[in-house]
Amino acid sequence: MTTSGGASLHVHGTVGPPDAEQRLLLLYTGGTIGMTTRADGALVPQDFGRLAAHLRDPDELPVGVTIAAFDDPIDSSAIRPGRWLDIADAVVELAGDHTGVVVLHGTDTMAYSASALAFLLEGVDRPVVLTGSQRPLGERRSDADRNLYTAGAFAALRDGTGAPVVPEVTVAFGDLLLRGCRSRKVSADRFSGFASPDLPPLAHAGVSLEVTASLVRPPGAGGLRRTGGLCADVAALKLHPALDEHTLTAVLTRPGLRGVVIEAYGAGNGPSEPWFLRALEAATASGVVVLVTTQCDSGAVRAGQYATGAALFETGAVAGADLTFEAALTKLMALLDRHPADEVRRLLSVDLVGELSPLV
Ligand code: ASN
Repeated sequence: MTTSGGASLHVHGTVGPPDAEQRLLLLYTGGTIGMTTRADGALVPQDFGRLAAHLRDPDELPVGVTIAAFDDPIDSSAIRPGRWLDIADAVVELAGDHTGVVVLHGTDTMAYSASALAFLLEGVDRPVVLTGSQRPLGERRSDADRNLYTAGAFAALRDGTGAPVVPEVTVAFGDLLLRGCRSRKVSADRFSGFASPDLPPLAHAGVSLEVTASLVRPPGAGGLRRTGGLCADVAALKLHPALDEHTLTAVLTRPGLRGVVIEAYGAGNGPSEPWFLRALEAATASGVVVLVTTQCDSGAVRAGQYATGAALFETGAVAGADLTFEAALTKLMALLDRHPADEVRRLLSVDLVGELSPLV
């Protein structure tokens, strides 16, 4: 198939018992999980045909699995917003009567993709589980096999009534299942490479799968679909003590800019020098949506906890509460595609898909 964005992907067939009660969709997008080592020692993505040789005997599977793969698997550090639309379209078009979906993805930007999918997909009525690995499938001491089968187990998990237990966009990594739009890559080399610092894991995978049902969102209604696109006219800026007016202004006055994420200090603090506040005020006045997140690993941005923060929010910037940077950027992109600036500012503080906690 060709997605609306022009990416081509193929369904490689179905494996597992033909009379299986449940069928999962496995969508391969690239990432280390499917990589092979080049002559110079660097890892490069390989096509699904070659990756398939490393899959455990598919006849052992308890469920049927339909395998689909992009024809150009990528290192996820090369992903662009258009590929998020391609993945969302592929999930919607191919999910059909599959009871769950597993997306194989590189770890570098998996938290961005999981967040983007959470905002792009509506009516999520079954598990959409992203996973990847730190070492390629088939390599000695790889985490790939375990992550793949853990993701599959969560995608296939049903309760006594046959309903999916975790009908959300999630990330399965190591022994954790995390809400996708709360997840972050926290280690470049540990097998426990992902966390959701402001929300406990939705589930743990040990000898058995232990789901914290009270954290899981109810299934969406109306059928799985994609709503809207993503506005790519966005920028991000991390505050640091050497930031100067020239750099700040260059970012905020970029032609066509519609939104910017400012990674501020602590609870949403920044310098109170007039050039800084003036530049932010001018950006808001020109229609740019300014969203403030924190550089801290966890905790929330609260407008007005400190005088330094209060001045920043008087410029019209929006406090991002405990949004991760990945969720902040993709939420901003999704909202800007659908709404005018004032409505975007309002909706940024509204919990849409479980991405923010209410401030207490
Ligand atoms: N660079 C790889 C990727 O994100 C890293 C990985 O998957 N472990 O595609």
